[in-house]
Amino acid sequence: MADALISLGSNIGDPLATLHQAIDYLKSDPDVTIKSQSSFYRTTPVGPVQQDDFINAGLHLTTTLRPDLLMQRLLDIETKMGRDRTNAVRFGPRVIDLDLILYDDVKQKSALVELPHPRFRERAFVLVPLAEIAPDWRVNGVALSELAAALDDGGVTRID
Ligand code: PH2
Ligand code: MG
Ligand code: MG
Repeated sequence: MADALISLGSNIGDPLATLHQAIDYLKSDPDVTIKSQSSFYRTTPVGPVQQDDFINAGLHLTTTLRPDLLMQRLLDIETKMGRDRTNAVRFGPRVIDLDLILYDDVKQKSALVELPHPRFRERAFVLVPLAEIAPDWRVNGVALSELAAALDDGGVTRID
């Protein structure tokens, strides 16, 4: 059994309902157990594209799936929920985004997923929710709580 941290985001349609539905899909996956779920956060969009605020959250999972298989499950849920990657703008708006951020202490770069996620250290919308549920998870000896504390979390507001 492995531990994994997932980041969830949405900024099209009804983001809060969408995130709840994505979490329900993961709950119904027999190969995945949700250990803890963060609060929901309203977050200022990060990146070069003008777009609506996101709702972001984080999950701590345990799973029997290897990283690529877990990532494929996440992509399958995105597709089922209407995510269309044809003509999508990089860093642009999305119905649902499920990112695998950390998986035990695995370091890998496959066609499907790079671990740890290459940009998670700079992103308060990823780190603040994950530090809420897994503050003592260490990456190269540094705890998520420390990584989160080092970031400007001005654009990240808890909503529940
Ligand atoms: N996702 C992105 C790009 N920018 N900004 C926020 N606030 N939240 C996101 O989930 C997000 C983003 C690409 O995945
Ligand atoms: Mg993403
Ligand atoms: Mg993604």
